[in-house]
Amino acid sequence: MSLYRVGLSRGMLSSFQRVMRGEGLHTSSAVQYEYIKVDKRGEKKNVGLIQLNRLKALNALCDGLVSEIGEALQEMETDTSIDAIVITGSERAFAAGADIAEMKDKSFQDCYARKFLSHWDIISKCPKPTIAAVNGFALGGGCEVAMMCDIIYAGEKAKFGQPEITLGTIPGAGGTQRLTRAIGKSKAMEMILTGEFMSAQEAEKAGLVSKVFPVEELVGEAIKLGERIGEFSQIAAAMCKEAVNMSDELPLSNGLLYEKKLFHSSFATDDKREGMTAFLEKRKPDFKDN
Ligand code: DAK
Repeated sequence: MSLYRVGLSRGMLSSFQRVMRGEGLHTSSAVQYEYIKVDKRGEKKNVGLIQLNRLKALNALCDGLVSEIGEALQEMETDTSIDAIVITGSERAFAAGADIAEMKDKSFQDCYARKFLSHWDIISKCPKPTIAAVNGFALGGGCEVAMMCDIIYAGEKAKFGQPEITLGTIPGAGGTQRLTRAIGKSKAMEMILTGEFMSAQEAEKAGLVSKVFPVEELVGEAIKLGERIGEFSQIAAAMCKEAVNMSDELPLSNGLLYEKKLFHSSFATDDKREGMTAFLEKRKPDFKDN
């Protein structure tokens, strides 16, 4: 891979800045969804909330539900008033996995020719910081959706698992890869080979989730986290996210180079000047995401 490809050119940065400002893009409109609820939360209404709302099926991730998550994320990506996005479910289930009824009669040919479930990738590609607030079951694709987010907060009764082996298949949306990176090979193997669940407390100890909260406080805490992130330059936040995520993709020397290129690129922003000037003038910075 060419090392030049890892850096941002000046031209790329200015188009990135235009996207961050939302120029030429549609802002959020009131869209009606069938399987999710969407809201803006926080004092400044700068945290997008996507709540999975297919309660009877424990938020099983049917095709329509995942498509709606994708649509909502795209809306929020282009809505410049939103700085971070929280994805949550119900108290009983974040999501109990992909919809088994939809998968049961699918053949290999169907899956291969139609790239079955490939639209799930949109969640991990969101450029804004994403926080999964997990209460209840996060199983199979549900656990994988949580792991596609940047940060996982859990309610104290949450249960994580990759039970695909009990269905005669294997995780297909990143479970074997992201879980292994998050908690290490032995614990990931044990979960994936037995289908057994991991409690919120174990998940925190293992590094899968960053904090555990009482069930009823979870979503509020995730929104507060989104608000805290929203206080900073959103260009810097996007660069931080990009660099951290790249650590999964690159060997250390290339990852360090990628980080350095982004660090240097941040010097092209007004927000870097504002942040450093404010520090030296002993005042709060006023970031403009520019
Ligand atoms: N799909 C469809 N329906 C589900 C479901 C699921 N994953 N999970 C639960 N439900 C439905 C149940 O069928 C039941 O429906 P009714 O009978 O009431 O109509 C209702 O939700 C309540 O469930 P239970 O009666 O079973 O409730 P319990 O409290 O007894 O048990 C449970 C809760 C979560 C332990 C249990 O429901 C369960 O084991 N659910 C299945 C969990 C599971 O195996 N998940 C993994 C599915 S495979 C990919 C992307 C994604 C994937 C793969 C590839 N690509 C991008 C390529 C993902 C695959 C998977 O997730």
